[in-house]
Amino acid sequence: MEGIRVIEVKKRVFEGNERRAADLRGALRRQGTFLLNLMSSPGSGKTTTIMRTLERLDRGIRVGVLEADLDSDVDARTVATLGVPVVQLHSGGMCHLDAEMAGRGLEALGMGGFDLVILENIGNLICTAQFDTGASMNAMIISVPEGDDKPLKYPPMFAAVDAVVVNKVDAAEHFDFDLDRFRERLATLSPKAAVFPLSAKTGEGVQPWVDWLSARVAAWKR
Ligand SMILES: Nc1nc2c(ncn2[C@@H]2O[C@H](COP(=O)(O)OP(=O)(O)O)[C@@H](O)[C@H]2O)c(=O)[nH]1
Ligand SMILES: [Mg+2]
Ligand SMILES: [Zn+2]
Repeated sequence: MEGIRVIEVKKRVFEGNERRAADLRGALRRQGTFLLNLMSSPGSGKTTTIMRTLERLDRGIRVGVLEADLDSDVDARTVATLGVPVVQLHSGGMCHLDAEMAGRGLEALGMGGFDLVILENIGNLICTAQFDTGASMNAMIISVPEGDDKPLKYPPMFAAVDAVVVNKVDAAEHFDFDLDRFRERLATLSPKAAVFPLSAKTGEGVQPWVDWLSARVAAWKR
């Protein structure tokens, strides 16, 4: 198409975000705040898992929560019942968060006072994985009813995570989620990703996840 100017807008957007994300991660590292970016499809159990996690975290860990949503504040209200500082981010219809949005949430929460900030990202398995939020670690939740084939369908998401929570194991008898098959599929995309089968409903399996997360938070300060 001679004479036509083509501007790579998408690339520019990603590059700008990656720079901001690196800056934010550096600032968080200096102040000793571990930012956990938690992703999943809608309804996999992000809010419920955050609640169980907050209940079991050592009281010495100063924790805050950023809740992202298109518009509501339902999840922030739920988390606030535990007395944990929480900020609701409204993405205004945007289907993912980026580093600028995460940074603004952290400012609103009060940068500096936290060992751990958990960011509940927007329920979406596609573009959330493409935008670095500046987090110290990416984790996702896949729930048993969604099926063990999701790594085949959403490879960028599974390639972007250090940990996968397999939630709703209490419902395993009703679905044919094969954990071994899931692990094999995940391993082709994220060989080092840790897997935590658990039920945020019953609390089964939550402690190993909390222990692992706590160790990562402690290591971030070294
Ligand atoms: N059976 C079962 N239901 C769960 C579990 N965790 C969450 N749920 C339910 O799944 C629905 C969505 O959970 P929620 O935490 O709001 O998911 P989010 O949209 O990812 O934040 C709610 O009805 C929860 O009660 C679980 O471990 N087992
Ligand atoms: Mg939620
Ligand atoms: Zn998006």
